[in-house]
Amino acid sequence: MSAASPPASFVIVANRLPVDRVQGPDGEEIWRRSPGGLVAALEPVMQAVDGAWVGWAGQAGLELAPFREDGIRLLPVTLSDADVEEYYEGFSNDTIWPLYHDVISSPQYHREWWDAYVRVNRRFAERAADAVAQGGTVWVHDYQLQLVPALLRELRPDVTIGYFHHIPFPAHGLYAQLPWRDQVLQGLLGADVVGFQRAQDATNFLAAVRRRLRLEVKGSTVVAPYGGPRTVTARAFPISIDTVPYVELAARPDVRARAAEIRAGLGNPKKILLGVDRLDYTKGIGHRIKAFGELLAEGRLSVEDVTLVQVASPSRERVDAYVQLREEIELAVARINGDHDTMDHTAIRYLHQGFPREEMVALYLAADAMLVTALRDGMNLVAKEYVATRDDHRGVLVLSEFTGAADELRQAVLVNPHDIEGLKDAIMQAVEMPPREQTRRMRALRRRVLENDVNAWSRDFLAALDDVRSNR
Ligand code: GDG
Repeated sequence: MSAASPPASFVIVANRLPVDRVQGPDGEEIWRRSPGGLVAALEPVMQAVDGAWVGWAGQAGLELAPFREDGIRLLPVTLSDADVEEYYEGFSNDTIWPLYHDVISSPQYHREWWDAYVRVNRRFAERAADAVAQGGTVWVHDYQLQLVPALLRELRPDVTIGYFHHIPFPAHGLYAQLPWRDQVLQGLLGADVVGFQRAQDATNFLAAVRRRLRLEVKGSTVVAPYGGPRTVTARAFPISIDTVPYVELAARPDVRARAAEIRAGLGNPKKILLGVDRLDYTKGIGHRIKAFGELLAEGRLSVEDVTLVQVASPSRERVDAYVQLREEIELAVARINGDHDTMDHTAIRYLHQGFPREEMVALYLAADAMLVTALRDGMNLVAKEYVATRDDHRGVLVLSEFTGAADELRQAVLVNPHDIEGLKDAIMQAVEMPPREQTRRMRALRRRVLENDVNAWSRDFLAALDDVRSNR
């Protein structure tokens, strides 16, 4: 922290800073706040206590002094080209990501990647240690930074540390593959509170701690010897969305008009099905497309009546598994469209693009059914966004059992996406669902999402950290 900045009583540590570097109106480079719910939830907290946020600005080699944006102090961590390749694309996205998503794609284990992960985690921990006030609170986010809690505790034993894990934590049988499995558990146990999306993730973590480190687990707590003995709590804090902008956009006349325009542009099909995902192998996009293609081939659906819109936003394009996934999906889409399109109607409108939030909400409003068929997903916010926009209480959410969201959104049409026949039946159920049943289900889903928004989530997590501090 620069000499001019006072220490911060509250510090967030995340791989990315909550800002993106974009072109301003006159072609100059400016910072724009990232649209994510995490920033929205934490902004009031950050502003109230003059908090600081440690993270990477998203460009390799960029060295930046601390700066301030929208009342939040930003403390940039520099990553070199090699750091991005080995710590971020390598260990984070090609080792941990596939391993923690049940090895849907094969995790790559490379010792140089691990070394980079340790090196970069230490850099983040040092930056946080430098910024936080005596007795302050640090909240670390996600799988890129699992070693930060313990590294930070070594440097700053006075600080209360929380960690939230946004992705699944796998069963021990899979976790045990990781050559550095004990070190990662020890890293996480540096926190006072380790938060997960689902109860099952916390259970998996605690089972790994018990089996690998031979520590005694009692309920949701474990006594850790590192920097202790200290009690570490591990439990579920299911994340949610900032519902306000979704509800507001869904009510805007221009957004509603745009939804009608989208429908007309697709040739006014009776039903629009929608998928919105980062183009990632965890999202089950291929399974969804396969099921839809078979329904067309069998004549259970026709392109005159039903169109599938698939937004697949570009993601991790330098990681091999993602390059291969893109080829597979695009081949499947082209085949189905080639077989079934007419001059006026398309089977799948595939968009490998990112869109502004207004357009996403217009799509949610246009969609008669939202297909979330992830093979494994920490939570899946798209499911919650769709529900938040449906103030007409219409529309059907088809939701994979393997998402964190399925633990909460029980009135969705729940599916096992590996079961293609079951998935086809679920799509048919959504297409044919009577309006009254749609309303009954959607009302219950909306109540759940609107009452448990991202503010409730951050409040819960911070309250758990406060408990730790007051019991010190
Ligand atoms: C990770 C975990 C967990 C997507 N395309 C566009 C766009 N998006 C937005 C969606 C949504 C977000 O990106 C994706 O969030 P998800 O939760 O669906 O999935 P991940 O990116 O994998 O997120 C996940 C989450 O962290 C939070 O803890 O739920 O399980 O994997 O908000 O709307 N937004 C815009 N244009 C796009 O083209 N504007």
